[in-house]
Parts: sequence; structure tokens; C-alpha cells
Amino acid sequence: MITRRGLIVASTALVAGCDRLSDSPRFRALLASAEGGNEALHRVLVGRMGLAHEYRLDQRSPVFRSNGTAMPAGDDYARHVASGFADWRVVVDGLVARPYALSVGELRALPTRSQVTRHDCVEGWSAIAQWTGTPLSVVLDRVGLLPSARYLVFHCADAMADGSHYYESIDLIDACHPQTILAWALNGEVLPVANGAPLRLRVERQLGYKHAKYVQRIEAVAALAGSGGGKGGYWEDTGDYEWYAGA
Ligand SMILES: Nc1nc2c(c(=O)[nH]1)N[C@H]1C(S)=C(S)[C@@H](COP(=O)(O)O)O[C@H]1N2
Ligand SMILES: [Mo]
Repeated sequence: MITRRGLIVASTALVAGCDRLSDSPRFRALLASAEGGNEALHRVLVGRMGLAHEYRLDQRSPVFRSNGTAMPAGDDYARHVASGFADWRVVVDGLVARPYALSVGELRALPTRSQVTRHDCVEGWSAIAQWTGTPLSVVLDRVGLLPSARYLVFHCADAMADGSHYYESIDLIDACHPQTILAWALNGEVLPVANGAPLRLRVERQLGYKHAKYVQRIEAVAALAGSGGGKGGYWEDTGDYEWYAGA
């Protein structure tokens, strides 16, 4: 059986940036060793590196609905909306060599990826849309993950019913996955407020609640115990959903 701990040990063999998971000599060595010693682990690792299905533009849903927060409360966020998010920064810090605060403009100037994918929400709806953004791997290469980093925690601008802010986390396999992007556009238009403006995570191999909207801070951590209620996400802490929501 593949334990979560086994996967996490595996995912720490990468690091430094992502360079691209499959090109990393350490990751290749890990795959090779898993192949010899643990076929089940090998299958899981290779499986998790696979791409989510990408659709044609004409297969998009007529509308992409909003779910959860549709407009973060408070003057701060309203001011950002009014100024077109000119002063919005996403801070990338924690266990990184070069902490960085990126504006939306800076992100848009980096390499871009577009993908037409299906979003699946546990509440029972799905929709296909095109997402455009900056691969997270590009951002991680820039800040340089420290070897002790094992997860990324996404801190969001919206406060929930209990006053805490929405947050989510992923491991480094998902962080370095080629379809994992910080998206700023939906169906070719500037990302609407209802869908997480100015920046939201797309982590296409996972269910909807992992796709953090209104991302303000990305924190590299060694363990999830120190964030929020310690289970890696708002809905994980409430006990509603599992941390790992991979397809
Ligand atoms: N910050 C934040 N991110 C969030 C949520 C939220 O309420 N707040 N809801 C999640 C859930 S359950 C889903 S299904 C998707 C919905 O994304 P959408 O509003 O673009 O449809 O965002 C996820 N990310
Ligand atoms: Mo959801």
C-alpha cells in the first residue's frame, strides 16, 4: 500500500526549483529505485505525473459558474477591485532561497500556459473551461525551494464563516506538475472576481476545492501541522473533505 508518508518522502527527492520533474536526476533516480523496489509506488508516481485530459475550445461549457466565495468581504479587496488589482502582490515565501512578491503584471510577463480542462466539484457539478496563467514551476524556479520544503500552502484573501481565511495546500509533485498554473484568465478574459481574481490556482489532477482562489501568499513549508487547523486546508480542517483529492 502507498502511504501518504511514502509519497511525501518521494516528492522531497525533487526540489531546488522544479526544473521539470521528469528531467530531475534525483527524481529519475527515485523512479528507478521505486521501479526495482516498489512497483506500486512507481505506478503512483508515474500516474501522478500524467496530464489531466485537455479538451477542445468548442467543448467548453456555456458558462463556468462560481462556487464558494464569489466576492471576498472587506474594504481591502474592494479597493483592489477598484484599482484593477494594480497593487496586488502574491508573496512567495517560507522555505525558499529568495522570497519574492510578484505583481499580476510581472506574472503575466513570465512564460504562459493555456489549457482547456474539466473542473469537478465534490458538491456534484463539473464544467469545462480554458485557463491561462503562469506555470507554478516557473515561479518556484525563481524563488528556489529549499531542500526542507515539502508542501506549498496557498493563503487566500477571503474570510470564511469562522473568521479564518480560506487556504489550501499541495505537495511538490502537484506543485511541479506542468498543468499546475497560477491562472489570471478564464476563457480568454481577465479572471472574474467570482472565479478568484486576480489569481487562482489550477491544479488539474485534483478536485475543485484544492484550486485556491484570491491567492495572496504561497508559503513553502516542511509540514502542514503549522498552518490553519493543521490538516492542510479550510475544508480539510472542518473535516468535510480529504487533503488528497487526486483523480
Ligand atoms: N479562496 C477560495 N478558494 C476556493 C473556494 C473558496 O470558497 N475560496 N472554493 C473552492 C471550491 S469548493 C471550488 S469547486 C472552486 C470553485 O471555483 P469557481 O468559483 O471558479 O467555480 O474554488 C475553490 N477554491
Ligand atoms: Mo467545490
